[in-house]
Amino acid sequence: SAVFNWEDPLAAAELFTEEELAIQDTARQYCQDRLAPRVLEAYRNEDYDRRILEEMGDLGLLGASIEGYGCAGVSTVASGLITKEVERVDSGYRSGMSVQSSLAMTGIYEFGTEEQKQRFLPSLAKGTVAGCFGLTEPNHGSDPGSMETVAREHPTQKGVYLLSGSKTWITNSPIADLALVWAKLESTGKIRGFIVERERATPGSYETPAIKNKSALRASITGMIHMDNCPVPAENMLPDVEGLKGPFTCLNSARLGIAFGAMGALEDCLARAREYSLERKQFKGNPLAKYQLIQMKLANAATDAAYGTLAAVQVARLKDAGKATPEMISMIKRQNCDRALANSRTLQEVFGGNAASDEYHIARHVANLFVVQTYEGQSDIHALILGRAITGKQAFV
Ligand code: TGC
Ligand code: FAD
Repeated sequence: SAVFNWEDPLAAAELFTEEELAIQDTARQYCQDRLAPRVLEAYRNEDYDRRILEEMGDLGLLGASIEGYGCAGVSTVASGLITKEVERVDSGYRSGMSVQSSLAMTGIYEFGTEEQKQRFLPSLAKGTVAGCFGLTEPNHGSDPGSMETVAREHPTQKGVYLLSGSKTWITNSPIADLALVWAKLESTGKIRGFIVERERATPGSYETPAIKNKSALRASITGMIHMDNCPVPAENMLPDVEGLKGPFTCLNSARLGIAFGAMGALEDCLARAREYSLERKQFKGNPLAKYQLIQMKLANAATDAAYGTLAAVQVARLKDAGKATPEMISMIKRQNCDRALANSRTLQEVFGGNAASDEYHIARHVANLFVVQTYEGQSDIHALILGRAITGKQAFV
């Protein structure tokens, strides 16, 4: 007979294939054995270990849903489950993986030439090359269409573009060997994607200072990209896309990953709060877990995590069937991030004063989830995307 499992209340595992369950297992084992023991020090010291990308690459976790080019070619659900396991440990570790896989690799895979794919994807999949994705600028975040970064043709060298402008809040930029940078072509005013290789930049034309002293996502590395007439060969421009469709196609993939990932972080908060509430006793020796108000907090979190996971699985299946729309992805990105943030914040209360100690891990998740709700389209922006689809009227401007 059926048994209720608080860790998977709506039996999402029933929806996964044997292969997907095996991939989730591999990812969970790696994350719990290798990432979890490092996260506290990494977060304290803002010290992202570059070797993590290679470790993930060795296990086939990078660009996992891409077919060929050294990638595993797994389903979108399996790829989502990997994301969920990584974010169960820390959103910053998931961030480092997302920009490599969903943003840099997806852009090259979807819109690159055969030659670009063969040149860049295998080493990105192995993690020997680190990638980043430069869309956001100091003056244009939610509205990337107004970006100021330009690419102009070199006045004397044929087949070379010169990129100028600044990108900010770019995950992995200080350590990335390669950046997928979005810039407006001066001649057309249209947004194009450029694969910028650090080693091919001339001195001083490409700088990537780290943004230090962050209040969240401290286990990932974030920086700027300053380009001052940075030369990029024309063969590094993505040929097959023009306009915002390029970056947004990558974002569709990353946002879907976040919808899974945020549920991993929330499940970790729930498991930790449950355990703490069973051990901590107040008032006549009763464990906190015995009190109704505490139970309600746990019940709310378990419910939102279960609903959010099912919704993410549904959209991932639709994506593989070619039936997912960007609005569906906006809906689950927004809802799962909002619910993860609200519940983690409430669960933080269960720890009392101990929540202020980083050794309980809850405050780290809460701080991270604020950023997860903000990047890849802040939740209110996704509400406006949905509002536009519901009413036919856009409310951005
Ligand atoms: P809009 O008029 O809506 O669209 C312009 C063109 O883009 C196409 N498009 C899409 N294509 C594919 N997928 C989507 N999701 C798409 N959304 C739009 C659209 O069809 C149109 O094509 P065309 O051919 O007609 O030109 O553009 P808008 O300027 O009005 O956009 C407004 C808005 C709010 C929807 C958009 O700008 C937005 O989503 N803003 C949020 C910005 C954002 O998400 N930034 C993310 C930066 S990367 C990041 O945060 C990484 S964090 C990584 C980590 O560490 O995990
Ligand atoms: P703004 O656009 O200034 O928005 C501020 C607030 O105003 C938000 O609440 C927003 O919802 C609201 N708002 C804006 N416009 C409207 C409107 N029309 N109507 C109503 N409300 C509105 N970017 C990358 O390109 N690559 C990365 O790898 C990357 N990594 C990141 C890592 C971290 C740690 C962080 C913090 C950010 C990262 N980002 C990255 C940037 C991120 O995508 C942006 O911060 C995000 O898109 C929001 O842009 P903004 O910060 O400029 O906020």
